[in-house]
This record gives sequence, C-alpha cells and structure tokens, in this order.
Amino acid sequence: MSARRTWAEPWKIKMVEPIRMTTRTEREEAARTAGYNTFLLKSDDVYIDLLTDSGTSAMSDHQWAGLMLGDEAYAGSKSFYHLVDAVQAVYGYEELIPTHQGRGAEHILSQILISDGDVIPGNMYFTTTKFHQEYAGGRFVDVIIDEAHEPYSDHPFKGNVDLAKLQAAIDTYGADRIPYISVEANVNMAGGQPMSMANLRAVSELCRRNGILVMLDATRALENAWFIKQREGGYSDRSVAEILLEMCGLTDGATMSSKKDNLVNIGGFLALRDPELARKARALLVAFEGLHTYGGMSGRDMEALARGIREMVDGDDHIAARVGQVEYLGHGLLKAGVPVVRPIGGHGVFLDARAILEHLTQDEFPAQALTAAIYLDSGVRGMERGVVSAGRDLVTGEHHYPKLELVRLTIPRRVYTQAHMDVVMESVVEVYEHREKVGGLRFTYEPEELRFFQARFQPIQPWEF
Ligand code: PLI
Repeated sequence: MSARRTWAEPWKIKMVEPIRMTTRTEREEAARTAGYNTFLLKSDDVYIDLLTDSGTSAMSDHQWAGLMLGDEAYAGSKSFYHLVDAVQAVYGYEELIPTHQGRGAEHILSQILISDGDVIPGNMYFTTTKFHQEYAGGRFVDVIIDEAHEPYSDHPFKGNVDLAKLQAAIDTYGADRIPYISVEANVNMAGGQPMSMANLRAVSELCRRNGILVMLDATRALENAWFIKQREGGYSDRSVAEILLEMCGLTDGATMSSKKDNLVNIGGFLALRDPELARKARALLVAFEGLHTYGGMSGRDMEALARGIREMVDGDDHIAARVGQVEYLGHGLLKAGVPVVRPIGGHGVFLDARAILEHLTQDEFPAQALTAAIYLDSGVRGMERGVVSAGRDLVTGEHHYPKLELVRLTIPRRVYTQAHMDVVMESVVEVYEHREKVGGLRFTYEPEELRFFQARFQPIQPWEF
C-alpha cells in the first residue's frame, strides 16, 4: 500500500456547539469594555477562540462516558486509582499527587523544595511556574539556548537547555542553592519549541553529578515527543508513547497541567519517584488542594483524565493531526509573508508583533495591540505573550523587556476545523496589510502579580484601524 499523502483527524464530530460572528461595532464596544485585554472579553463576544489550548479540548465519547462512572468517594476513589495506573503506564512515575491544575502542582513542588535565596534554573520562564518559585523565596534563572530568543532561528530544538549556562549557574550559586532544575517540554513562551532527547539526557547527567533534581514541566511533553520522532535521529520508528516514557525516565518528577496534552478541561498533577518527597507533598496537598486521593479534582474529573492520558498515546494519529493542524495555520501565514516564529510550534502559531508593528516601541505594548487589532477585525481571540506577560523586575520595578514580543494563536485540541484555520489566516493577513494603522496602548490598570490576566489598557492615540 502506498504511504498516505494527506492526514485527517482520527475522529468524527458527534456533537456541535454553535458560535456566533459579531459585527465590527459590537467588537469595538466589547474591546473597550475589556480594556483591550482579550482575557477580559466575554467568550460570547468571541468567534474563534485561540486564547489558549488550556482546558479547551474536546473530550471523546469515551471520556464523557467516564464522567458518568466517576467515583465521588471522599477517600480512596476508584477513579483515583485509575488515574494512578494511567500516569504510571504512560509517564512512568510511581507517586501521584492530584491537583486542580498545573499551578497547584507548581505550588506544592515549590513549597517542598525551595528555601529562601535558592535559585531554580529553567529553559525559559513560564508565568505561573516562576511566580510559585518566587513565592517560595526562590529566583528563576534562564538557561535556555540563545536561539530560543530568536524568532527566525530554524534550530529544530529551540527548547534545549544551554549546558554551559546551567554549569555557570551551578558555579555561581553552588549546587546546594539549586534544589532542582525545571525543564519544560515544548517550551510555551519560546513558541511551543521542543527539547531533544540528547539534551534532556545531558541535563539529567549534569544534574545527577551535582545532586540537583530534574523536574519536568510535562504540560506539553506529548507534543515534544512528536517533534523528537520527526526531528531526532533514531526516533522515527518509535511510537510517541515510547518516546514520552523515555523522556520522563530522565527526570525525577513532573508538574502537569492536564488541561493541555491530557485532553481534559480541568485537572493536573505532581508526579514523583521519591516516596519521601511524595510524603511531604501529600502533607501540603491536604491543606491547599484536598485529600491525597482527589487533591483538587472530583472523581469524574479523575476518570476523564485517566482516559484522556491513555487516549493521547493510543497510536500516533492523534498527535500527528493535532500538530498537523497547527502547522497548517503556521505554514499558511508564512506563505502569506506574515512574520511568525519558526519553526511552527506544537500548540500554536506565534506572530512576531515587534516585526509586524515595527512603528511601536515595546513600551507601547505591540503584542497587546496586535492581539486587540485581530479581535477587532474578525472576533478571533489570541493572547499577548510579550512585555505585558513578562511583568516587572522584583528588585528594580522596571518592565522585563523580553526579546520575544509575540501574539499567540493557540489551537484547542479537536475543536476547530481546517475552515476555521482559513478564517484565522484571512484575518491575520488583513490586519498585517493594514498594520501601520494599529497604534500603541497604555495601562489604565496594572495588577501587581501576573498582570497580563487582568490588566486594562487604552489607546495612546485613537487608532485609525
Ligand atoms: O494553567 P495551569 O495552572 O493548569 O498550568 C500552568 C502551566 C504550567 N506550565 C506551562 C508550560 C503552562 O503552559 C501552563 C499553563 N498555560 C496556560 C494557561 C496557557 O494558556 O498556556
């Protein structure tokens, strides 16, 4: 039989949810009311929602059936044990601490491992991860390779840790001030960029030699496993399930936002190997999340999650179609000449707002403005991932000015069709063609913590757009 030339989703649609196109006037009103922050829009005012791939997946009929079978026992729920079995089988970690979502796991991990003044290296920051590290008295140090900060570097593994930077952190601060390294698979803020198995292995060996734990942010590890299969020598004949297990095997534990790879709308976990560390985590879990056999989830959530974990690696077709759809949008935009981060990432397409709105300075929040302009044009909702997300320096109070000033168009899993992607493409191209009419924004309200979620803005000058 000849090889397939095109791919299609390995599912068909059984239930639909109507969405509504708004008028330009309605969107202008909605944008003003939301302070030009797409986090503050009502979803009813959104046509195609690419704010995030977090908790926005469509569950399968098998997962929905699992909801009906969830065991809501306060203690010792059957669904918890199904979840333990699934995590052990698919990720290979023995100890499972269920949390309400990823940041719940980050909180517990940070509290049990970080002491005041510690340093936690990581391959680029993630907002909530860094918040919890700092909240526990630690400091994040970026050890990702330089290429990760270059939107047009075609490095196949832009999520890699720079081993020299990691060694320098160890030399500068001392291994005893570094409780663990937080390595993120398919680095979100770099544009959904993977790390190679060889790099993860080298990180693991270096850390082991120095008595430093390796904690994986496994939120999008499946997407990373897919890129390893595509790009790293020796993996093309391996299943993503095998690759994922091998990745986890190089680490001491993982924090997980199950709202991404795991195909559920809520949930997460901290997974560990060391029973003593797990005991400490469970002691905090009961105070902050819930009893150790449900943490932050109901029985039905755990049941759907256990099924989602197995389903995502039941053959490679799911992940091939998932990343294939993201690449379809990304390559379409590249072909139209729109500056987007390369290579196209696993969970979304990242527009280079700095290049698109080159008439704006970073103090005028180009990514925030471009996100608002795309919404005004078509009702497509993206997310700012630039200076607003990066926040302020704890010591100087100045903005962090990240090199990457991006708009993320994040694709929910199993939710939109190729035709939706075409509509998104048309809108982004339209905005790109009128980019000089998009003006800058200034804060009218700036929250102290994780400001991007609830900040409000207004145009510095009225926009012609
Ligand atoms: O949103 P949570 O609390 O389930 O997970 C936090 C979290 C941790 N790590 C990584 C890499 C994430 O991407 C992440 C959440 N991401 C969101 C909400 C996003 O929109 O990308």
